[in-house]
Amino acid sequence: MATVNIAIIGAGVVGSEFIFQLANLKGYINYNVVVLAENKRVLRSEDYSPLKLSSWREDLAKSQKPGMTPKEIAEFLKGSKLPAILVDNTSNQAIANSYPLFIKAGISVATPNKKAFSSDIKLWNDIFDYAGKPGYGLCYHESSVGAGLPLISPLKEMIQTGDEVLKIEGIFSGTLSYIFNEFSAIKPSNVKFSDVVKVAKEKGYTEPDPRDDLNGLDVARKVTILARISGLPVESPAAFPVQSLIPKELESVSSGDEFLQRLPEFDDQMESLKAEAAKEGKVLRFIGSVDVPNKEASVKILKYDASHPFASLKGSDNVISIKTKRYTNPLIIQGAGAGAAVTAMGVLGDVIKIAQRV
Ligand code: NHO
Repeated sequence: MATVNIAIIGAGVVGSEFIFQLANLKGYINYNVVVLAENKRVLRSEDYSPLKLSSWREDLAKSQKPGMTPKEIAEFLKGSKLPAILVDNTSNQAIANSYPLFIKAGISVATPNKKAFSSDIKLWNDIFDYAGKPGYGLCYHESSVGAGLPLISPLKEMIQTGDEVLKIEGIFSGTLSYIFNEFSAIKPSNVKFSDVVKVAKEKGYTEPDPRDDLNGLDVARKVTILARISGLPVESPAAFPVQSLIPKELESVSSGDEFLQRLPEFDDQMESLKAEAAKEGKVLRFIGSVDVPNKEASVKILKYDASHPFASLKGSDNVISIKTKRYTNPLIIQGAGAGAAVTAMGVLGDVIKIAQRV
């Protein structure tokens, strides 16, 4: 049976679900986890025999071994003759910065971490100028946009086989999908923007400080990734217009709680936008878009007819419309775009694809 060695960094919400799914995986490849690193603690199998995944939590809690640097992990993986995969389930920038080190050492990377693909374009080039070339590792990041939805792999295949992307637009944030689906539904309602944000926070859909969702940066990072795949070399998420939903006056309030308390003072702004849209029979949605021929990217509130696929979205689903030379009627991909199960599924799917190729 073919065997690949795996190093997992990060065992939080997505990471622990990833380990659960991996432990239950059936197939013809042995996925041999030899490193499991959490903040400042690590489990390492010195003889490259598989770590016991059924008791990883207890074993990690008992571990006296301090954390390993990316360089130490790469050297350790190189110490075995078997092909190796680094699974980064953190949102850590320093680990993202180290992907070129792994890839140049012939180690593949699978990750939902957006940082490497949406920071400075130099890092993107330092990864994809090498990944997949003979002697170098592969790099898969399906869950960095739209969680486990089949988006990045099919998009790359379309482009590799000669298709050209014209426009991508979509609702890329589970949190903002929920907020706008509730606030601006096809059936008119009097619900206030601040109340919807509050409920989203109570349901655990937002970051601890909702401003981290409302500032648009998460969507801008996803747009950056899709733009780059589509052939638009966007410098960074700060290189195109991003509409923030945080009222100017509340940008600098000290806590998320104070922000939520004061948000009702600004409900009128969103209310008038919603009323204007409703007069035209439309709803508001928070949209990321990439226009390749015009070399433009943006993140902003747009209005859509009630009959448009974006208008009838449910819950925290994502929807992505891809118009290409072949798909003149856009290809629509829709479904759960947030949550541990679907995000971990995307990462594990990447691991399986890598294992089949190395
Ligand atoms: P956690 O729960 O904070 O876990 C991260 C773990 O990494 C922690 O346990 C931390 O101790 C560990 N860690 C950090 N630095 C480390 C280091 N240097 N060495 C070792 N361990 C270290 O975060 P999540 O939620 O599990 O997320 C993990 C990654 O998946 C992040 O890059 C995140 O952006 C990405 N991701 C998560 C989700 C999700 O649902 N939680 C999604 C996509 C990607 O589909 C999701 C989504 O987009 C939700 C989004 N909010 C939306 O659309 O509204």
